[in-house]
Amino acid sequence: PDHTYLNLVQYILDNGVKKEDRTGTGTISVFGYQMRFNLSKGFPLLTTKRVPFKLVASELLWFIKGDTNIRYLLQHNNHIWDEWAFEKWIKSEDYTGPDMTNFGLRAAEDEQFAKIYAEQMKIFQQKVLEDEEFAVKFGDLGPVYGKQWRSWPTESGDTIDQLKKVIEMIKKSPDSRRLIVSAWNPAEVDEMALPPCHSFFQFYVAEGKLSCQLYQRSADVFLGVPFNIASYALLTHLIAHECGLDVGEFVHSFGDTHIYLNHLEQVNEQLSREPRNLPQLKINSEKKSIFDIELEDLKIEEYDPHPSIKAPVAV
Ligand code: THF
Repeated sequence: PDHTYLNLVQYILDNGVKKEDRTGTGTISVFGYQMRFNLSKGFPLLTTKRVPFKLVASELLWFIKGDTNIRYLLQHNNHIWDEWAFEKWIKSEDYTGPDMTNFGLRAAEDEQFAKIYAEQMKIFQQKVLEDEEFAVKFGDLGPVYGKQWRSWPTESGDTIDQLKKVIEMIKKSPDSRRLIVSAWNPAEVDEMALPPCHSFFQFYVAEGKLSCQLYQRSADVFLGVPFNIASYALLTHLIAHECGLDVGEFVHSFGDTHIYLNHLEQVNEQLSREPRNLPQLKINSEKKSIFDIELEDLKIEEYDPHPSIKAPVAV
């Protein structure tokens, strides 16, 4: 899969146009692209840089639980959503600390500020972990993935468990062309800390194999996409495991596909590296239901990647 991914990176470098974005960082971007990964050939965790599988897995289990509060992530030492909750906190009336406007951009440019920001972030994380009431109020990202997957609200006041339904449908009517989960809820997009980037996915069963296609409206190719590939590959494996199917393909379709201008050095480093063999995913065979799976039930074996490459995340 590294070749498939590196082809995307090269394609953007060759064809992308400069485009400003919401975060003020600047990107080179293309519109529309598709990658395919054959999941039976190994687990698509990139080897040209280390991708932290534990973080991918705890984030996915957090979605599957229907949780939208970063408290669970913090309890698992997962900090990939901190900035978005922090942003809600510093914009609230209750925040009385130093001015944190545009903290992402400023922390990258100003060392003095970066220290103050790090302190405030630490205090915030501590409070979410230790103070239940604070966590409820400020650890929550709004009606993001977990909420839409597990309890999409309907007009009558009921909720729809899209994930549970789609698994039942895969078991009962695998030929269905409606095996769909949507995280994009137009009625609630404005309440979300960040509208879903991976917005909509569909399953497909043929010849005893489960495939999944994702539509991702916006893709941070260096930081986000390696996580997104691994996350949906893992989801496909978990559902196939529950339904007694083999894994087929993961098809990754994109809208605005971009490389942030402050990731260019990093992608060039990655392009210079030689891909290695893919690792294998092991799921505890004693557990069947995706809703019972815990972090300890998932293992990645024979993963021997090149070292990680650090990069700032645009908020
Ligand atoms: N916003 C942006 N700008 N990029 C994204 O990828 C992104 N996401 C989620 C929400 N908003 C986004 C958050 N997902 C990392 C990985 C995934 C993220 C956010 C950040 C990240 O920094 N990864 C580091 C390791 C981090 C660590 O070790 O703590 C890496 O090197 O991979 C895409 O869905």
